[in-house]
Amino acid sequence: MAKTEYCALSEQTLNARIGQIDQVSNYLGGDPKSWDVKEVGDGNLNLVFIVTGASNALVVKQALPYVRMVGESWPLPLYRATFEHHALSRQAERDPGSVPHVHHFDESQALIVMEYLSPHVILRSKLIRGERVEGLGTFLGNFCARTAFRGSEFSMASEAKKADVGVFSGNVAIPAITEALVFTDPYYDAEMNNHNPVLDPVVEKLRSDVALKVAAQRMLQKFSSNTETMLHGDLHTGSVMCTDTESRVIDPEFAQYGPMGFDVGMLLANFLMSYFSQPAHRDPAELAAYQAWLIEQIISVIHQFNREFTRLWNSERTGMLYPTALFEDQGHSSADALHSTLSAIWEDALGICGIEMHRRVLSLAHNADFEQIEDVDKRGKLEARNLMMGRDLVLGRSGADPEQVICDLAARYNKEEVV
Ligand code: SR1
Ligand code: MG
Repeated sequence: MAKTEYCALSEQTLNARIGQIDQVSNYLGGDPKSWDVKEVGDGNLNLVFIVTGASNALVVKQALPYVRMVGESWPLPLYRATFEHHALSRQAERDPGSVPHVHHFDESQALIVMEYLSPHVILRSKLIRGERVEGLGTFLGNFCARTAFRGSEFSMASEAKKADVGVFSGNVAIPAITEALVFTDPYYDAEMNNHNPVLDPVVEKLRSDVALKVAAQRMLQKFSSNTETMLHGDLHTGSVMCTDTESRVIDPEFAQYGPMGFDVGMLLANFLMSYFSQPAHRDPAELAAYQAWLIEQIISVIHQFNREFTRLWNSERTGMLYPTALFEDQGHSSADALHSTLSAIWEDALGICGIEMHRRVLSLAHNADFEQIEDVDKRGKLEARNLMMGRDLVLGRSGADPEQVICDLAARYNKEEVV
């Protein structure tokens, strides 16, 4: 596509405009006029088209100059597509095969043409339907560990990492959304918030909890000033696409540098929200087994993160941090250093996990896991369990064993009548 002024695509205009990109046109095959184009974007921000030609299909994702779920009253810079493109290329290097292949990027049109994942579907919808995905926890544990480690100064040369932090520092609008919606809005009566009225007493409890608000702000301070690694930034179950046996991570448009525990913490929160919502989605006969499978995935993410991070620590620790010159080369073990690094990551992860469990119920952009439950009383009971567990995670994050604290709290709150 020639460099022209930005213009949002539509199902009617896409063929002619994308048809000008030889590489894309050749891949799709046939006359562009005959391509089938469907706009399928159901996310909060962008246009997403599936384009099917004579030979192949592709996804065309285009940023809109505003937040799609709210409208033009909330402008959002198009440059976010550039950061998404940067993130996709870095993730492809750091965890090969984990993200869709990019066929073409057009900065002026804020447009990424990428691999059409088929027959993959959004993980969240599979979890609501009670479907299982083979190897899910292992894949996600690897993704989080590899992107965390290989995007940090455990692995990267200091100059390269700092230069990349500089690149991503241009992405100011997107982090601002997370700073407000995730870390701050749940804890006061923010303008864009909404919650189920059944939750009023729980919300009152959370907002009166000064220790909780201090902890959330402490996590925000880390999120906004700690540049440990390049994050996906929005790793929920809507950012993972799966078949029954294969998974991929999509949509890193919230990528920024931040604490290593952020992605894995957000991901675990979304598994927990699926877990707590299941009584409304499953027959009683299937419920316990399916909830047990979700807990298995959580444990598998934690175990695989630790295993893979440890493997990388022992084999790829080539950056400035904890160099082998200080440890192994002098005949000293770095096992204690690894252990304290992992403890710090899990402390952050548990804090983020709890905060994400709050924001998806109290602020803008709720999760379908709960939103699809029509009976507000039933939904409220399940959301309340999730909110209270989130609080316990935030307040109990320091020194906790992630597997134990998550399993114990999930089992306890799953039976508790909070409201
Ligand atoms: C205004 S954007 C709302 C949410 O959608 C995205 O998926 C992120 O999770 C963001 O917080
Ligand atoms: Mg998204």
